[in-house]
Amino acid sequence: MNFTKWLEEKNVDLTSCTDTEAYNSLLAFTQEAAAKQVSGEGKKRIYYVSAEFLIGRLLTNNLLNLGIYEEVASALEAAGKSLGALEELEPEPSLGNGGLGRLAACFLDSLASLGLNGAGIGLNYHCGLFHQVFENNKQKETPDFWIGEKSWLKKTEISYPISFGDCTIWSQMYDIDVTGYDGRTIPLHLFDAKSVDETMVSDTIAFDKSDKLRSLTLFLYPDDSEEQGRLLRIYQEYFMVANGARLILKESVERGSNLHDLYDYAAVQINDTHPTMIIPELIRLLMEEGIGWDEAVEIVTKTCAYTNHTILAEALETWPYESLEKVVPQLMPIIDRLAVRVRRQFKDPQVQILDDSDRIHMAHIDIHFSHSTNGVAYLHTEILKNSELKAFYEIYPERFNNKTNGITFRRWLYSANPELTALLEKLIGDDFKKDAMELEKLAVYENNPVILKALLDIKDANKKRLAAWLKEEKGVQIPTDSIYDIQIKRLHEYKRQQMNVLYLIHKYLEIKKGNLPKRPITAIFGAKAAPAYTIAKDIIHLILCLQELTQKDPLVSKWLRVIMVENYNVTAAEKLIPAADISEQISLASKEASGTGNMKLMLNGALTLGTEDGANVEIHQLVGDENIYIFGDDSDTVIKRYQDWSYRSREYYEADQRIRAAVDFITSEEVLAVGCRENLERLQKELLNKDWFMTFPDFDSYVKTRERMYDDYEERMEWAKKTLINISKAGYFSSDRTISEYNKEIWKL
Ligand code: 26V
Repeated sequence: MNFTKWLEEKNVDLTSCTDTEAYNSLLAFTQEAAAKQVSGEGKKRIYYVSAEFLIGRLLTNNLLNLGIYEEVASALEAAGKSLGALEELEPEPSLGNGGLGRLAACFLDSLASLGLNGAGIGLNYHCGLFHQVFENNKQKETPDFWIGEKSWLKKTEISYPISFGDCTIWSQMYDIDVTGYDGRTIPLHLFDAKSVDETMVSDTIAFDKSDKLRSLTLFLYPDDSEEQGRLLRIYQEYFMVANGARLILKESVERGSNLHDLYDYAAVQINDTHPTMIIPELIRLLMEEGIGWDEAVEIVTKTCAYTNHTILAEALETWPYESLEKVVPQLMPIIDRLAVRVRRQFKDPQVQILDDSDRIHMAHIDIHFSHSTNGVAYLHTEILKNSELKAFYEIYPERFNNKTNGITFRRWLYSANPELTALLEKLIGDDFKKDAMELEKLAVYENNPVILKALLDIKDANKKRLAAWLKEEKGVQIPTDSIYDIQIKRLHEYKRQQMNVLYLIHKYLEIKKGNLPKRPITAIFGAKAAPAYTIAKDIIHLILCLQELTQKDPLVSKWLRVIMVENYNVTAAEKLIPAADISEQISLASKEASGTGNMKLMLNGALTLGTEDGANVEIHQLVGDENIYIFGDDSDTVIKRYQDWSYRSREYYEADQRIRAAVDFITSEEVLAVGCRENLERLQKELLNKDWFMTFPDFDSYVKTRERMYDDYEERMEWAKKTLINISKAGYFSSDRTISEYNKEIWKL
């Protein structure tokens, strides 16, 4: 049924509707259409369990996937409405933080599109991560109430009583239909607490964390700098997996499993360590069904697989034994037995589940009691095998494997960049929509001036569109004739936004001295900092101070703009990525597991300025030295420098005049006039006395490479050729490829 007919049947006259009423009708129509599609079928189902699903707005994506975009757009137009305006009414579901959550969303899209029998399992956070606002050049967090009266959530019949040490919380399962290409849909199951109470939250992200019944599913990553917050996270994690485990067992039995053969009916992918408790919970539930200990452990090991997304020690979860005991006493006999089993088999303290300080290492449970551990890019997996998880690799070499991340082209190309998509269709047909490797066919145009010019024109149009959106939505103005140099990702010291800022200060000082660039530069940031991550917030403060300085200075503002986009999210990414000229991927080598923004930007014709880290390594290999700008120390050098504790940031500060000038500037009169001494001094001290993520050693090569890039930008046809080659080589990074590999090598549906 088409939209016009549907409206007739429902007696809706669009011409007399407000935009909100029209949006609500369109939402209902699209939801019906999505539900009518075919779901994945077959004996075995893959359950992707994740604390985050950063799915982004769904309307455009669903209309495109359902093949009804054009029809809906013209029906609306005939009634004097604009689809574009309705699209802007959709609140973005705030169910994730960064790459990990967005990856989960891309994977659902690919599972659906490939017609695989899959489902996502997660939590329904009412206030999401947080909404970021800037006040006095600082980040302020406010709750992000994204669930309006009408939303994509569908209430289901499923509800379970979940027991904790001190209470029982009833769940309510909601589903969001995730549409894929070609008539396919899969469910994202989001569990909520029936007793959740949004009125506990006012205009800040503070709330009474001890009242679990009412607060359990309010926020993603409640502040864990205090005990109550840490406990609440454990409540959330168990709530997610206890519900998930019940659903998985119920559905598997319905598909014919006798539970002894669960692994023939269900594959469970554990996305990072947050869902780890699904392992002891499944064992516990199988034992309740009369299955013996050894067999239960074996069944669960064969059913579950684990993905590692980081080697940062502080991000690898460990929980105090007594905290788990308090929250989930029913799991402790299982965890104890698993720990004993490991201790009996292996003497090495590095592989134990329980350490000497009575902390439980969640990743260790995953590795011992699942059949697969994977990293998310070639280099990351090598580091896991050869250093971070070496002791485990020696025990289970056959369990370790790599699955280089991917992104869904349906959102990040067709939907975000329709002009580029149209050009590609014209040049190479639309087979690339089924097989992304077909993009390689574009390479025959690498010396065709007409096509190269067309690519440049598309970039210009996207830059204008971004500038208009920034003005309209965020109230900032950027010049469209400048180079758009973009760093968009969570704020973390290892990602080194601070190194980017040091360069910008250096550039600011050069411009003040009269050394003008060939063309104006617009440096754009988008990033949220974890609310309790002090230094990350100090870095945001410095960026915002610089934004104000560059804007106010009549000389500098002509040549350099620094812009930080408020509340960076998927919606903003969709505007920023097609408009980027330069993609900043400047993490300290060895620290960024993969990155997926790097892939999105490459696909949209931005050139990478990056270290040999994460998936940058694979981008480099694919496009060759000529078409990427690599700088800085490699991971071996970095790992060695950490091992021998030889790094002293002050030595670099003293030896390099540019570093000295940039670091000193942080607490200069100019910056202090717009900023706050406490934050700026703290950041400066951190760099001078620690610089844990080694920005100074890479600074010289970063500056030189960035300058070389700006010079090369002036050779417009050569630049366009490089962008064409990047686009043509991006096919490898389709999440359809990644998901096919997961299926072939891990899930075997
Ligand atoms: C999380 C946190 C949360 C609290 C503050 C410190 C901290 C540090 C790191 C993390 C990362 C958690 C895991 C994660 O999001 N990893 C990302 O996963 C992406 C998808 O695989 C990958 O592309 C990114 O490189 C990786 O950082």
